[in-house]
Amino acid sequence: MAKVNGATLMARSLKQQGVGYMFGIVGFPVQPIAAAAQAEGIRYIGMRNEQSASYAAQAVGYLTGRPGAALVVSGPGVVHGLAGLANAQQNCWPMILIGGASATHQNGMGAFQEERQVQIASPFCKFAHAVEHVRRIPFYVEMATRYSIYGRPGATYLDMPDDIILGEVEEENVHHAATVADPPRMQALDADIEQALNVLESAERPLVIVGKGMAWSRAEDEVRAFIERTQVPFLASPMGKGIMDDSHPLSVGAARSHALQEADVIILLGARLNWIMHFGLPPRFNKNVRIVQVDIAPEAISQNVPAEVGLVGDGKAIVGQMNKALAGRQWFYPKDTPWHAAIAEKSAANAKQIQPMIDDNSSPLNYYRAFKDISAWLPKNAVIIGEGANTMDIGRTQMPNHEARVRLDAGSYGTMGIGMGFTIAAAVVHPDRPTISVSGDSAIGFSGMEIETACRYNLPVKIVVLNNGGIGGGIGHLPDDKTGIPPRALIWGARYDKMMEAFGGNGFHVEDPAHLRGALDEAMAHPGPALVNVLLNPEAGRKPQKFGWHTS
Ligand SMILES: Cc1ncc(C[n+]2csc(CCOP(=O)(O)OP(=O)(O)O)c2C)c(N)n1
Ligand SMILES: [Mg+2]
Repeated sequence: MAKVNGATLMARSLKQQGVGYMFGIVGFPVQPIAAAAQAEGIRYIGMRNEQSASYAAQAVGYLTGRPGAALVVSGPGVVHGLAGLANAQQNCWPMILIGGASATHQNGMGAFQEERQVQIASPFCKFAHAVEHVRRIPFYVEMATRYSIYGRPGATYLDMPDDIILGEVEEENVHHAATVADPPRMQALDADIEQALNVLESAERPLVIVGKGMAWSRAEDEVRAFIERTQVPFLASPMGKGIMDDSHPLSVGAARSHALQEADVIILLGARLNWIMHFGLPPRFNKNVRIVQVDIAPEAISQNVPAEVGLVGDGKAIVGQMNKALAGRQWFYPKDTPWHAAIAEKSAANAKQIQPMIDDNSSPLNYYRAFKDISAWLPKNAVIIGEGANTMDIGRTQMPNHEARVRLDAGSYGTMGIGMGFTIAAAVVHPDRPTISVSGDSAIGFSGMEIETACRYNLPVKIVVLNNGGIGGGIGHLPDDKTGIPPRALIWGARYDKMMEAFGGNGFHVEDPAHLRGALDEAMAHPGPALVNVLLNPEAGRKPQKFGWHTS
């Protein structure tokens, strides 16, 4: 009779559940799982830190619709991987963290890297469990997969003790599990759909907010049909960007603050009224705003602002329902309204305000001048990763997205460190698309050693570092007295391009704006990984903000 061990059964179960990618770092006791994953046809990417592995796994989950796996060693490996679990929970992205654990018969004895792993993972997971018998591995992998993608997507954790990984069972004794189908698409009641459209029709200044929940449910066709049919202006959340082309004439991206402040009815599609949306509260929102909210999670409805209509279910299904119901109505939002005019006027004023910075050719560059060349250089189908403070926030406004699921950034949790994990994940999922990361000089430091990973797998990632010598606005040259280095300061002009060269990729260093485009083009022409280090003026900032730094 044939026997199978825990490692192979784990790999087979993941493969059966459509888990196609695993990111990890091997060591005790998980090495056999990585080897089995490769043998079973799962793409295994060896990373340099478990944080990046767990960030990469969730990006795969978001991009492909099936969870990515992160494989980590016991104790400190699991602790590092928790960063990804927390981020995945906040972003509502699916992943499975698989933590090795010391052998069960050593529990409590002070085993090598022994830790209470299920307990520490649980607060950051939808489902966390230890596997207690080899034959039940398919059961737990099915459950971890299902929890990660059904309902609000998120993170799951499986604890794999050494004796379970190495343990064997007769194949005929394995408890096989069904393959998890794609998530069921729940719909709303027809009466609620009609009520939502009644609220919309009564609006004077309507606005649609498109969040990344729509990208997760692959609702881009339905959302486009809805917006074009109703002619209502829309605003994308940071990672909802691209579901509607940023260059669409109904986009209010360039007049965000005004649109949020003045809208009297908001159709909130797969976005939360959390800090990114200023909680939906004054002074950033109209105090009498009426909300129609579409969300997959019932408990998200009415968070911070009571929703007049709550539509709970799948984004694609519900927006499709609304489109169907619109067929029976004549209404659309007229072109000639003061609302459209005010948004256009505000957009033009904002564009005028930043134009001098875009045109400023002085050395070293300011952010807007750098993004002028970066945006012109970006291929239309690029996956763009943004990370940093100013670098990310200004980049979001200056780098357009044209498709769903092509922008990844620090997200709902505001996490620095996602950069290289997300970049590597995008490159392996989309070998047909250019993957471009634009990172602050602080941000790149959190995951910079993964540049070696990108070089090792020869992934064609292009990294641009906007180097202003610090966190959210540098301070220029460091003082001679090194004891008094300001907390925000980093080495201005540090040669991150040389890190790339050290591992065999192509590095470029740019100080003069006249050389930026040429360096970007050369980086793109080179088939493998490349990094363009762009010296920015440490004094460079954002356009004057009406509201504060973090929340604008
Ligand atoms: C894990 C984590 N640690 C620290 C922070 C605080 N933080 C916010 S933005 C940022 C870095 C911003 O600097 P940089 O990446 O150089 O971009 P810049 O604004 O200078 O363009 C840091 C450290 C964070 N958001 N996440
Ligand atoms: Mg910086």
